[in-house]
Amino acid sequence: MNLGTTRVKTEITAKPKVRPNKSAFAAIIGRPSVGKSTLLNRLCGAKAAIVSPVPQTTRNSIRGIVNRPEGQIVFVDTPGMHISGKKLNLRLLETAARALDEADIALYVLDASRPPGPEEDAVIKVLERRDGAASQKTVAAINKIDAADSAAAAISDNYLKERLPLLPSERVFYISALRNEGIDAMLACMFRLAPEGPALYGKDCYTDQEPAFRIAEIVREKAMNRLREELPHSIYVDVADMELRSSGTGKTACQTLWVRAFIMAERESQKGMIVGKGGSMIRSIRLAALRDLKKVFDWKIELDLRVKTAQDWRGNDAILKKLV
Ligand SMILES: Nc1nc2c(ncn2[C@@H]2O[C@H](COP(=O)(O)OP(=O)(O)OP(=O)(O)O)[C@@H](O)[C@H]2O)c(=O)[nH]1
Ligand SMILES: [Mg+2]
Repeated sequence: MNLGTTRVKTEITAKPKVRPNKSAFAAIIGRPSVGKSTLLNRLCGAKAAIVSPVPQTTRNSIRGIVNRPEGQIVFVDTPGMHISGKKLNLRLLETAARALDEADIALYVLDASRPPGPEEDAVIKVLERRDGAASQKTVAAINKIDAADSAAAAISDNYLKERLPLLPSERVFYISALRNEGIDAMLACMFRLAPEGPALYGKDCYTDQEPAFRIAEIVREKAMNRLREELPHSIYVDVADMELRSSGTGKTACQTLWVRAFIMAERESQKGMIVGKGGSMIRSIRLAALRDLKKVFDWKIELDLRVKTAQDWRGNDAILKKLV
């Protein structure tokens, strides 16, 4: 008997342990300000979506890509679901519902620090619209556990038991997106639910947003975090012009992205508050935006930031179509 041959044969026939590659779209849905965008950023390990304490910060579907040995999940952050007959709100609702329709998995985020209200019921209705999704491909995350005691968090848990009785308790997670608690277990569960398939994005990608959109969003975040009352909701940012300029040669060669952007107010009377006393407000917005932009882009950035009015833009279909 030729032992050598036997050994070689055994080695060849032993099956390598290859895990199937998972690939899925997961829509992050929930009412405004529950922490969806904070969670997206935590998951993809970079700031893909803007965050503010003001409800209805997110106005678009924002992709954040998560790569793990199991495969890739493309998370889609969505606008918070807010009930209102206003044109902008209706479009935001549509955006969220569409992302959910297109997703393999729904990641439903609740806020442990606030009891569920009528808006929560609206989210449940959209989830129920997905055929059987409430029981099959939904994961729930009760967020902000760092800011709520266990009794408060239990209110959200009981709400889920009552409204989504088919959702198994193994798919309900207590998390803090802010403090990075409970996220790994939730992500592992989502990979188990994900179908097999090829990765859609390269391993080094964490988002797929165009530069002009990212710049507009970063400026809007800085403005939303500084402006008060109705102003955060009254603005949008228009990147009107961008140019990549080269300077120097050899070792001193560098590229600068020159950007002209406008913070668009809804009324002429709002412009003064956005500019601030002696230009202090717009300067603060601009400097804060530049700090973030430097982290996002490899180029040097020059930002020419101004304020303009687009009268009552929230009711203007043409503008809304461009924005949302
Ligand atoms: N304490 C605490 N605060 C959080 C947590 N996650 C998010 N927040 C805060 O909640 C606020 C809203 O966060 P966002 O991530 O913008 O919420 P969102 O659900 O994306 O909001 P919309 O885009 O308006 O629907 C911000 O002030 C966050 O810092 C958390 O785990 N704990
Ligand atoms: Mg958001």
